[in-house]
Amino acid sequence: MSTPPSALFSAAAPRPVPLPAPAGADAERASRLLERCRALVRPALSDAVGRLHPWVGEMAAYSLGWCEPGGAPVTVPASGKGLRQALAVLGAKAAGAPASAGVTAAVAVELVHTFSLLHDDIMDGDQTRRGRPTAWKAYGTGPAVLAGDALFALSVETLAAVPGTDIPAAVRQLSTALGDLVRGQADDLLFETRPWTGSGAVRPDEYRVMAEHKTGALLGCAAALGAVLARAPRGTTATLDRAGRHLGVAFQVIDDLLGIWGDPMVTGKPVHADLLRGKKTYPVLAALGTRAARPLARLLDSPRTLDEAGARRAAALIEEAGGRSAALAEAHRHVAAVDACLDGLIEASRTGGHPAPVAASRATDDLRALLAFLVRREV
Ligand code: GRG
Repeated sequence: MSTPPSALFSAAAPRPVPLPAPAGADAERASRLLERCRALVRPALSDAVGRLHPWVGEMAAYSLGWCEPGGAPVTVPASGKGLRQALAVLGAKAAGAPASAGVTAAVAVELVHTFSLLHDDIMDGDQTRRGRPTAWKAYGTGPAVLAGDALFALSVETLAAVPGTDIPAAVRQLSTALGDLVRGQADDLLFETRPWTGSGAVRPDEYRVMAEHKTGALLGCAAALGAVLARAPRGTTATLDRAGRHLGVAFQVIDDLLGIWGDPMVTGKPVHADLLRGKKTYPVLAALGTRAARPLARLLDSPRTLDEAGARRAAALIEEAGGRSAALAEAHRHVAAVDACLDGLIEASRTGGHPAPVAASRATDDLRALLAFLVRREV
């Protein structure tokens, strides 16, 4: 370790660098929001990571995009978007919870997110994330597993250590999300072993359940956790959780789209990795459900393993069969459901008087800007 951990984890570490975002007023607002939330949460996140064993802490800092292997601070930005931490801050605000509850929730969910990516990369054998070697490539599989375990434990510890909050309810909220995350990951892995066509093929409704669990559960937890900590009414926290879960399905579908048609230079992920691995992504499932999908089905069902040229051909056939537009429509359906949840929150604040309607509507407007960004995102 060439840099002392305290320098890396200090609250005075350089502020996160803004990430690229699509053009447009909403996108700009969302980009600023994400940046502001990352800056708000960073000191508490750095403090938490600074409590880890130094070697494990360095791997955690690497996974969070703060340092290079060996511990030197990054020269090129490598952090994630910080979507979950922003949801935690804004969800708490929308429920009238104090900012401190939002920050604690944000730290807890960001640690779990980082942990889940780290272990996911090991399970999938992925060699790059955010344009650089995954933690297991940089440090070895055993150490990376340990770093993931440490992040998980740190998340629970963070949540369980806040006096004056509803810790049991918050831990329940987090553990429900963790159980769902495991369920979603299990289904996703098992889907890879199922055929593309025929009676064993994965149905779009099975995909939705998987995506709600794998991606939506943590987004729902993020949106609700600060409000739960601050003892917001059950109806409010349940609505926030539902909004996050719908957002998760939309987010996963967009992620699938980016995996096929995104620019690998921007996404930081290898091109066509999902197709090459036989991942059951929404655009493919939707395309296979159409009459125009015969050539696609023949290609995917062929006993020959798909190579890069085959994956390019598959991408073209998926688009021809309408898989790309069906996936966008599916994402938009879930975004509309999120919108309806946010409308419900505003209505409840008007009729119940808590939180103050102005505060609730400012926070929900911010959440809507994030939504708009997510459906048009490129990373
Ligand atoms: C929680 C006990 C427990 C186990 C975890 C490994 C695992 C089980 C689940 C995997 C969950 C997973 C990796 C889901 C993918 C979600 C997803 C689309 C991640 C990408 O999120 P972004 O784009 O990432 O927000 P950035 O890079 O911006 O942080």
